[in-house]
Amino acid sequence: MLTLYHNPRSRSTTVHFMLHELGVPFEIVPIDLKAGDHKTPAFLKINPMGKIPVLKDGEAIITETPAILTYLADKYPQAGLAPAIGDPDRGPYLRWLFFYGSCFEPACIDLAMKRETPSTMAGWGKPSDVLDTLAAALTPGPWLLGERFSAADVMMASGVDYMLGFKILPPRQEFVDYAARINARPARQAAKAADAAKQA
Ligand SMILES: N[C@@H](CCC(=O)N[C@@H](CS)C(=O)NCC(=O)O)C(=O)O
Repeated sequence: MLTLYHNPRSRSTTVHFMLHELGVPFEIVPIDLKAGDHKTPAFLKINPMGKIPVLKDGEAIITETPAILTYLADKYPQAGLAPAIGDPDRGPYLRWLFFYGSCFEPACIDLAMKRETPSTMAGWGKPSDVLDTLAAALTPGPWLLGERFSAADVMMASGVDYMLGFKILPPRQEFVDYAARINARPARQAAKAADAAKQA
């Protein structure tokens, strides 16, 4: 059984959405961030970073949202969310999954904190380059791999939607349309409905 340590106001929503895309059984351990559930000795044994999401699969513990999505997409190939090794789309697919954590998130933090990015030192470069690169990758779209929807979109579009919501990302048409496309997916709506039902 898969176990997701989850809070509906956190990055674990991306993994929750992915699990709904896959349609596989899983259980949730709710994490109350305000109460500090993620800083208890028991939780720190699972993830010494004191952060969620965490996915447990038997004895295996996986952290870092892009890694969790990569793991799940490979574990359930029948869902078709990961181009197989040897498929020409595999490289671009991994590129965008890694781009999320290596470039997109750090660039968004620079934007949120209104700080300069030292472009030659920082691996993610200037936010304007990151955003132009992403916008170009979404053109013509609809997904990062063109017509093929993948776990890279579960990751990137969830992040784009989140950053737009906090007005950290400028509302460029490519990003607004991408977020609208991901929000139209039944699995995204099902994950949100499941969270709302638990909170009610
Ligand atoms: N690099 C991690 C980031 C995880 C992360 O920062 N999670 C936040 C919630 S969105 C968290 O647990 N924050 C609590 C804390 O740091 O105290 C990932 O991609 O999964």
